[in-house]
Amino acid sequence: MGTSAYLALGSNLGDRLEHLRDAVRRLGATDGIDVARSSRIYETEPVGPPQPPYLNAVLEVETTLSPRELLEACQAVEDALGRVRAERWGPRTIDVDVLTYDELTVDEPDLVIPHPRMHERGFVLVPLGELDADAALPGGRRLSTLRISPDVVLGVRPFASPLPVP
Ligand code: X6L
Ligand code: MG
Ligand code: MG
Repeated sequence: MGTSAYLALGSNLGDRLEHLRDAVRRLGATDGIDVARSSRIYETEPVGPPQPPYLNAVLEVETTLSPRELLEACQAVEDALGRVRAERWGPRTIDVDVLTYDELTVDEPDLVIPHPRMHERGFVLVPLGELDADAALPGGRRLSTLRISPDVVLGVRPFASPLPVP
């Protein structure tokens, strides 16, 4: 068996739902990645600069890729879906982030796993908790032991059923 990794998907430009579906199709079509499960889809208030609301979901993938190869595959999907990097933290057709990679820790300038801010973001924690209530978090912590303050999950609302996989 390969590695189980969690990926976060987000879209807040154009046909958001179609962008999430397209990302799942493209990830699943990538050699070395099988999409195993999707969380439900949530509509979420933007965090950071003012911008349109997001659709967010989390995927579990089984992969034989290294962490860096998985990151590159996520970036290839972002490029294929026409992501344009205009402003930092600005709106995007698709964002694909590597949250965790088994129990592994990676700490490199351009690749930090577990994702260093995942435990602060309701738009990640809520869908991730559906798939794995005990998911790994930064600093060796686990989701099941996190005390989530109400304001973190404000603005995270169920929107649609899980994305079809594969
Ligand atoms: C102060 C300054 C406080 C910056 C927060 C938070 C910046 C989150 C960037 C921040 C700050 C981010 C999504 C999003 C973004 C998403 C929702 C980011 C990157 N991505 N909001 N904002 N969903 N709901 O996927 O996460 S920009
Ligand atoms: Mg990203
Ligand atoms: Mg992100």
